[in-house]
Amino acid sequence: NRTASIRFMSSKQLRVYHPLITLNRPKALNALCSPLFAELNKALLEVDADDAIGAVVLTGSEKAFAAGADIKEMKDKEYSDDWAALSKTRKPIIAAVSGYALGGGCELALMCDIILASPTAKFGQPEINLGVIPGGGGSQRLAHIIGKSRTMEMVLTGRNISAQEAEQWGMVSRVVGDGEGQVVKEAIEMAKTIASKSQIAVQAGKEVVNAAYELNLAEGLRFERRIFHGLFATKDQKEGMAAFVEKRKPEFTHS
Ligand code: CO8
Repeated sequence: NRTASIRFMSSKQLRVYHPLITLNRPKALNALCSPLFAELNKALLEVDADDAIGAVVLTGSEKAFAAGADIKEMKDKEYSDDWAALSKTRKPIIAAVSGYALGGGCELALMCDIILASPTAKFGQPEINLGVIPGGGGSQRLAHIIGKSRTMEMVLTGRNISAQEAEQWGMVSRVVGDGEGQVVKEAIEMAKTIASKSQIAVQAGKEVVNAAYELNLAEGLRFERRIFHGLFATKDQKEGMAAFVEKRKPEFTHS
């Protein structure tokens, strides 16, 4: 049984397309065991290496995006699993979250570039109940995104927050629809939109926004300006601006 599956949403005839990666370990609410991580990392490396892929959607099931690292596997372990592939991926990753996104599952969503949540989504860092703290970046990423007091509440009490709270707190960009599968459909639409742009500009956009979490403001502004100027050496910049002036749709060649 595969623990993650990758499905291609449109044929390769399209210049740029958008796959859907689904975490598929329903009996354990998609707890992130080593084989699941290995398959996820492999899928992401494939995504990154394929020039024809514009953006990717990562999802779980209706009941759980992922209920955390696998506690049964982790309990006797000195922990060190590789979470690196996700944060190294150059392509935008959209998390479509329904149900539980807890512990490492919440951290996995936070490592994605955009989070869309269904109204059933529940986010939490319950590690405190296990005698530990978040270890996949949750304390740091949450503090940047939702601030100190809310992060402290989540990390120190272990309380799950609702999709609505996550939206109000700026953790997710939107709560989407109320029908089953709606959040995945919306994420795929968003991936299609991103895949229709210049992929050089998309990857540059991802890189500069992420830099805001690592650099101070002055460094970040310099970095953004350098990348912005660099894009004027691309054919896509010439095409994008010419198309605007000529009142037509741009045909990006991703070069
Ligand atoms: N690990 C292993 N198995 C799990 C996990 C998990 N995180 N979550 C659920 N399961 C299993 C259950 O054991 C159960 O299996 P079984 O039927 O064999 O007993 C099955 O999934 C269904 O779960 P429940 O019966 O508990 O379902 P409920 O609907 O009653 O409850 C909950 C759902 C509330 C989500 C509950 O399962 C729960 O509390 N799960 C654990 C949540 C949790 O504590 N997550 C944090 C884990 S620690 C972590 O993620 C640290 C990350 C560190 C990253 C470091 C990187 C270097």
